[in-house]
Amino acid sequence: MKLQAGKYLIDLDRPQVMGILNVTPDSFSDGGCFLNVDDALRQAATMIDEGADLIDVGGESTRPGARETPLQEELDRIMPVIEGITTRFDVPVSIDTSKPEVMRFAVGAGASMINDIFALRLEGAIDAAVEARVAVCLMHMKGSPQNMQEAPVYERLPADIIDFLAERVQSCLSAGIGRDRLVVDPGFGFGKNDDHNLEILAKLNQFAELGLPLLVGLSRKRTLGNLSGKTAEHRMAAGVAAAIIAVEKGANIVRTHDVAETVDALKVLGAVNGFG
Ligand code: 9MG
Repeated sequence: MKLQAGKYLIDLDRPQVMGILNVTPDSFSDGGCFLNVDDALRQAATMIDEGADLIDVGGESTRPGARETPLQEELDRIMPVIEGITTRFDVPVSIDTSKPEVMRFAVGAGASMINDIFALRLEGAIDAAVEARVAVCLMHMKGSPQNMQEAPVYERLPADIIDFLAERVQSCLSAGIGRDRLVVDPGFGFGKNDDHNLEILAKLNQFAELGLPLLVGLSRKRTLGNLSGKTAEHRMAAGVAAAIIAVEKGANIVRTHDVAETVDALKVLGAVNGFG
């Protein structure tokens, strides 16, 4: 399977590692670490050296309870970083945003993918994605970051999430976004408790019925903390284990803070399973 992301045609026969670069003061794991542009570009360079296939740049925290970031503040955070990465490195950049204006500016600065936790449901977002002609990751979330962890309930897992994603895919196709540009994501931790997250991970192979590349993000998330008893910065081993389980069950792109360790683990899996 291949993904058209701007000028990049990404071969998904080998699982891809997406390095997380949060340019925010308040993200749950790395908030405040890369607010300075030079620090952010150094972190991008490190992740690329470690083997990241994509870099996901975010200027608004999406952790549970996070406050919304005003448009100009988000732009001020992400634009110099995206421009810096796309001019210095040959790597696809993804913009983690739900705001259509941010999508437009980021793509203008060279971003090749839109990663939207609202799956293009905010007003104007689908139009921005159609015009941008880049790849789009449609993620499932119940509610919004402000209220998503208030006792989420599902009738059937993972069918409720697959149905939601199928509807969002259909909306994108109808609007004119090519199937070769779409990626789906169950949205671990976004309106899901630990039992939900584990059930989705156990049944991840069912997402194959959507016939699209699958992105997963479990890195350092709360469920891994509850399982391991570790704080966010010590959840690396748990995150790598979860990433490997996800890839074994069909995930094509793994979003992670811990690029080097995830790349090593995937090399071992690849040697056994026969991908490069
Ligand atoms: C921005 N962000 C935080 N967690 C994420 C996840 O699991 N998937 C995607 N696509 N984006 C995420």
